[in-house]
Amino acid sequence: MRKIVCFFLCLGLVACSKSGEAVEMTDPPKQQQSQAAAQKAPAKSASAPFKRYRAQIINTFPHDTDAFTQGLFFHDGALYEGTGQRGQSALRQLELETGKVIKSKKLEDRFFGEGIVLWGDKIISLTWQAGTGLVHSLDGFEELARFYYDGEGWGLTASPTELIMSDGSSFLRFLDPTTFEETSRISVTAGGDKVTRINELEWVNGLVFANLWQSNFIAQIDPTTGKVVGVIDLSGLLKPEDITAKTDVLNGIAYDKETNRLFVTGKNWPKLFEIKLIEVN
Ligand SMILES: [Ca+2]
Repeated sequence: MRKIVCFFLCLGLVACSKSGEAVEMTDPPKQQQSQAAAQKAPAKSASAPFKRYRAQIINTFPHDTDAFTQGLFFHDGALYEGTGQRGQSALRQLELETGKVIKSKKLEDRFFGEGIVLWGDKIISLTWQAGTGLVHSLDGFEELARFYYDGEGWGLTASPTELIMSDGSSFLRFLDPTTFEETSRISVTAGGDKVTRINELEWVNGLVFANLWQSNFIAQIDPTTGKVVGVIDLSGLLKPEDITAKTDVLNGIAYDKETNRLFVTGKNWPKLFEIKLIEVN
């Protein structure tokens, strides 16, 4: 039985055993994620040691319902998306307003694409359980190099000086952006409790925004302490008429620092949203 995670209990995402003890739900296979699990409403917690936010939708854009979004960032007017599923994973450049694919590169069939991030003129990406990082050119998606990591690769973003990687656990790993060696790691906590299932990442004004897998929540993490300082509740972002059998969980955060725009979407979602955060404490 895995460790009790009071943070998820606080957010209404933990099942209770017969004894009343809160236990973390067993992970299903990653590619079989439950939209239903992501729709649970958070419980109120007056003592939550973090700020709480909801989203105001500023703009809605089309998103490819065949795109199993695993990585997302915005650069120079375009979206870049890394998609998952073995045999279907790809690196794509997209037109924001239409969702039209500007260019795309399919990954090897054995790779399940995960997080992507821009570093200089290169796109760095992860491949879930293959332990292989890929380096592509930004302009032509030409593969330039590979690197290797222990364990699983989930989300990827970057501070001004380092790459930041999640692996599905409570840890964020910090990597040297040129050697890809791990330089340090921190455990992410909320009120002293570990926060697990940290998925897609985005660096936003000195904080790491992180999708929490199988939830409608984005955690705002202080990268120096690992503490969750805010939680964004995105429940209800998709309307019932938007949801089909193939609609999967919230995943994918992109920030346009030039215009201060924040974008979110999900795996196989029909829409991508520009949102504004409204504090609800
Ligand atoms: Ca991102």
